[in-house]
Amino acid sequence: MSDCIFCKIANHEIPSDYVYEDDLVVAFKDLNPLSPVHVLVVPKKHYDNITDNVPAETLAAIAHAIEVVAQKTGIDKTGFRCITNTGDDGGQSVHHLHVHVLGGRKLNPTAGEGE
Ligand code: DGP
Repeated sequence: MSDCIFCKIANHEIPSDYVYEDDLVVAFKDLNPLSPVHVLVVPKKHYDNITDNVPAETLAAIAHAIEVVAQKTGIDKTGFRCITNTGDDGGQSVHHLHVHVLGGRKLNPTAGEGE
């Protein structure tokens, strides 16, 4: 999508603080981090959200990227949270599928993203 900010970051049209990249996904630091580690894992191809017929290969690439991001940032040892906000009630503000990877501090077990 030409006007999608995450498409532009994924294609390197707009630079970002990248943590990981492969053929299918990129991972970069969130602009407004809610925890010491807050990375977004984003497929390079545009999908509106997790319900948008995402191919299994891309879902596997997202899972792999989460694993690599956790290892690179050290939160694989302490634990972390993955969240994908979906739609308006889910609090999705950027309508290009992304998974928040949050960690680096104790997160509230009963709260949502970053709380
Ligand atoms: P969500 O509300 O789940 O759609 O999360 C969108 C996240 O994207 C939010 O935490 C802020 C982040 N974000 C928005 N624009 C940019 C940007 O241009 N660069 C980066 N690195 N993050 C962004």
